[in-house]
Amino acid sequence: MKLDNVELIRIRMPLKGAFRTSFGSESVRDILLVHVVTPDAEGWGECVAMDNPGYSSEYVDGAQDVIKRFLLPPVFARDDVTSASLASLWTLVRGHRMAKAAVETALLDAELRARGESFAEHLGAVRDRVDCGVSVGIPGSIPELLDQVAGYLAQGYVRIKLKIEPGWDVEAVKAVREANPDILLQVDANQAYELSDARHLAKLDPFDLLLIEQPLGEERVRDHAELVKIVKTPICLDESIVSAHAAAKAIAIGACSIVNIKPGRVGGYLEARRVHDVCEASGIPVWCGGMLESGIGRAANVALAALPNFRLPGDTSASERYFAQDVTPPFVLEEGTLRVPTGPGIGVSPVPEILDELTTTREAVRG
Ligand code: SMG
Ligand code: MG
Repeated sequence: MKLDNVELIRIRMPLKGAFRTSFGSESVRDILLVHVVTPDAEGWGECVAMDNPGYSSEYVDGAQDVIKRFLLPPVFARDDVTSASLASLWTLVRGHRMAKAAVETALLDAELRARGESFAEHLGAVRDRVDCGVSVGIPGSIPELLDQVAGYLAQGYVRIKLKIEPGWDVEAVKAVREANPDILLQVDANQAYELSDARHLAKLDPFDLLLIEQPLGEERVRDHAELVKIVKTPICLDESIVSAHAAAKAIAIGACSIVNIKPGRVGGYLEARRVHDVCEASGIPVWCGGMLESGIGRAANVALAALPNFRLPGDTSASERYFAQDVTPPFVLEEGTLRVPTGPGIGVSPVPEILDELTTTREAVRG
């Protein structure tokens, strides 16, 4: 496939309410969309980097810069580029996985659209709907938290994830568990604890949580293996799992018993599938994470979440969880599930008028 031109489109999507985590608060998503045009088809990819490097070292301005200066030039230089060959063109660009994922997704989308194949078919999906969980940010008070959780349960979400941090953990979990004895419940610390907090984290054990997600730092994989010996609740890694190799290593040393897969974090959907396969081979269940994606990123995530070893509900919530208006036709929750798109490629496209309304900048890149 030959790339004719690429547009780097930034859209501004206000969140319905602020989303607070242990590393900061988001109230607007500044999203980079990669739009590739080839002789055979167009393709779309969404970059999940936030506007600040709080979740990981990547941030959206940096992603746009590295895409333009280092990722696209070797792609434009070839007549026969495929999504599967991109990794070999980028061996001298270290890291920048979210940027790489966005370009790879757009190219894969174009390839699949050209041959009429859906992401779900291509990745090996085995179901046509996926179970949806919802991630609940850190609110101002326990009553507010209970209200929010009740609201999401009423909408049909089948699993609740609470964001935690030191000072907002055991009490919050206890309150939610007491009000909802039977729900699927888990927590996400986004690296906010130290190994020395192990005994404190073990106080979450009585609440029958599905998992504790990324309690310690991204590079503290070995510390997670120590934590596992003290905390009975299953430990799940998110930020630490940047590749299939990282997943294999973490599993080998017993650092986690569940893995969160985010395609942006691991460099794309092809590597995400390899992470899935490595985990499956080791008997480790996975689930699909979220980065407050628009419908573009969500569509592809939902396809991924339909693979066989995605055995826990994902952070694949409906468009209206975060946005009054999505850039694609909205993803709507149906009995706690989202439908896996069946159309070619990611199966959805931006609605042109909405895309125009949301666009803040548009940069054309040519070979
Ligand atoms: O898309 O529903 C979503 C977000 C889910 O909590 C979520 N994501 O660490 O898993 C995580 C966070 C990362 C983004 S927080 C700004
Ligand atoms: Mg997480």
